[in-house]
Amino acid sequence: MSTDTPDAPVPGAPSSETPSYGEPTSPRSPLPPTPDQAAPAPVSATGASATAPDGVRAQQGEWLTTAGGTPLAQTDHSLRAGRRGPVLLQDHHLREKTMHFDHERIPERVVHARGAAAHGTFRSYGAADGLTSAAFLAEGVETPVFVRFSTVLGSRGSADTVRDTRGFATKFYTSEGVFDLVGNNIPVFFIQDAIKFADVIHAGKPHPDREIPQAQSAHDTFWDFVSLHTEAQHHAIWNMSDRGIPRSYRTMEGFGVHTFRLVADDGSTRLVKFHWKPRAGVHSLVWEEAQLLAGLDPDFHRRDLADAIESGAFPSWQLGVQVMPDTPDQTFEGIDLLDPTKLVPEELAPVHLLGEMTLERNPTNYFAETEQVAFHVGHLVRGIDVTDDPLMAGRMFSYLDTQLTRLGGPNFEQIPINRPRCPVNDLLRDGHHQDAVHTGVAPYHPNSLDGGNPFPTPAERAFVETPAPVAAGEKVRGPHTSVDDHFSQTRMFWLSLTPVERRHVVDAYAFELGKCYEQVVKERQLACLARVDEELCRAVAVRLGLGRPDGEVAADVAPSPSLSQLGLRWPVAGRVVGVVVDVTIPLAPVLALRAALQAQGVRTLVIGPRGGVLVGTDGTELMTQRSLDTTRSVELDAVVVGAAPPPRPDLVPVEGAGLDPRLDLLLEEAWRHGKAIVGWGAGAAVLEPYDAQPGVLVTDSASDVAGPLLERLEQHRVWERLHPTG
Ligand code: HDE
Repeated sequence: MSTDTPDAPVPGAPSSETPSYGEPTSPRSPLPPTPDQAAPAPVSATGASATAPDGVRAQQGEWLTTAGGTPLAQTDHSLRAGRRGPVLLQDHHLREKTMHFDHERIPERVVHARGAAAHGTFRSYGAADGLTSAAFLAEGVETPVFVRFSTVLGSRGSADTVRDTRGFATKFYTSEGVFDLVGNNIPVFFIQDAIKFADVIHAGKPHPDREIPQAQSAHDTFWDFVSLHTEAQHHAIWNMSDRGIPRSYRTMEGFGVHTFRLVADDGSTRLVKFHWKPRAGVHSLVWEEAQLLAGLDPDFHRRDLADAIESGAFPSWQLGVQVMPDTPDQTFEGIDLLDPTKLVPEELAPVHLLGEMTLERNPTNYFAETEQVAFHVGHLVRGIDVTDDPLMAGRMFSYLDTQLTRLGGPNFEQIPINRPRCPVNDLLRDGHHQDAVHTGVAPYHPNSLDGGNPFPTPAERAFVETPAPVAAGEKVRGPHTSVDDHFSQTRMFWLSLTPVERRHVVDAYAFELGKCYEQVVKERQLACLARVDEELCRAVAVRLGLGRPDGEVAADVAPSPSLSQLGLRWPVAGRVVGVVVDVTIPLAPVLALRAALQAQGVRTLVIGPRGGVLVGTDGTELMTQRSLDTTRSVELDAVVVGAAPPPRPDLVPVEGAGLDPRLDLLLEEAWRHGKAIVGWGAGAAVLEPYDAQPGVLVTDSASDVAGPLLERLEQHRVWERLHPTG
């Protein structure tokens, strides 16, 4: 289709008044960057803009130029001596274009290489009074944020839905400087001391000889390490649970993991753990779905985040803290708060909500923003300080260090996505990629030649390290935790899960250990499971065809029900429903169904036997977003069937016989993955084999579909089908 007439209506396509469905179904004109997409103007030492006002580069002017701005008449042919003669070295445009292309790639992050991000706003409730002096947590303050979600182990091109921990890193551009909350979707970590980070990551990364498997923990080196280094067992069981395969970045909790110290205006301090609570609830995929998606749509989470934002279903989270007293021993209810392998159950310290974050804008350019964003746990603001957790201390060093290599020099804070949105007045100068044009002659302190500027900020407005007492004693290389207990919270997590969640954990261990080659590794991990729970160990041992080792489980461990993901109902905005239709039915009711779902923020994908526009028996035109060739149920949260398209002749042995196998597969997988399936009219007949199954519903007409469908979607999955006994 011609892009010269991008605004020409496409039959059946949503009109310009209709909200977007997040699917690029019709051609559209290239959008110029809107004012809010402009990168913040670089800030010079004086706080003034240091370069040209147009922070966003390229595709803004009409005429092609070199990087130096010289207009070019041609970019398709090299300069040659004669039409078939040699290419000339004087062709600067060729050399500049090739040189730049040759250097387009930068080193990927050593961990968290695969990610997706979005812009948003954090709105403070003002509930932090008396807890912290941080200005962005005062009542009603709105702070721009940029959030990057990631997997940990895989490289930049790996699949989104692998079993792994997810990164959840938030950059708050506050009026008092940048605050980065660089967390994960799992509240504990594999190690207690930063010196073990290289070990755990080397164990999880692909084997060094063949460089396989990619983005997986289902291999010998990982389980070799975690079964020997048993403080990793707690984090590992979270990975084996549904938390390791989130449905969406939008449906993940986030955790700061370490204990932080909040400092109030009066100097009083509290120890806290940060939490992000998703408004959409905590939901996961089932493992087979995650595996299929890794092949069918490796960008599933990235696409989901961008589509949800584009369709107006803005993801949002509440930020909260668990507040504990800042006691000299830094423990709470017997839990060592400096031990990042332990969590504090919410039943003991409820989460006190401080504000809400909404992500409402996709990045304009992946590389400029998502790839070049540089988080750092040392980006702290007044009122928020670190503790002596040695894992955190290692991170304070590591994040600056890694950006030097990754972003090519010390001035990465000047890259637009990293720039503070407040005056910057440092004494840092020069270096690779220096963007600021500093004024003044005295970049040192104290000075008289620049009138003494910049002056130290008065303490009440500055970030001042808390004068917390430090443990005295001898220099020592040894464990820092007060208790060496690796299994009681691992057991607590297991005991807190519902039967269906436990079954998933057993399935995950059986898969992961089953993928190991070394018998000794499997046996050693089984010995660890024997210390977590007898039933868990037995179930996994049976699946591996091994005996169950003896082991003593920790006594008196109480479950923490808040660790389970199930049991509540959640908003459905951003959920995706596929509706199978064809040209043998009236399509006006399908439009009405789509509008009813859209009103709740649910995205509808119309699935036809083929792509393009369908014209129903009532003359209504409907644009398909998918065809039976391009979709599988794994990209959907529920399936609606309104028609029984005749099978494609080349896919069935006898012409016209039975269901189209692609539709058959769609239904069968949706059923197996616990999704709601609703049919009406000819679609109801298609569902006869699933008659009376939980979560399979048949209605008289399309207008009756939305109600029961939405009710099921609120519970995420048809749990009684996934685990018939409980
Ligand atoms: Fe990180 N981590 N980490 N990490 N981490 C990085 O920094 C590191 C840890 C986390 O989207 C790297 O810029 C060490 C815990 C996230 O850009 C690197 C240790 C938690 C991200 C690094 C840890 C995290 C990173 C790689 C042990 C959860 C992605 C690229 C002492 C609380 C941020 C980069 C993004 C990234 C080091 C442990 C979360 C190498 C040494 C614990 C979400 O600096």
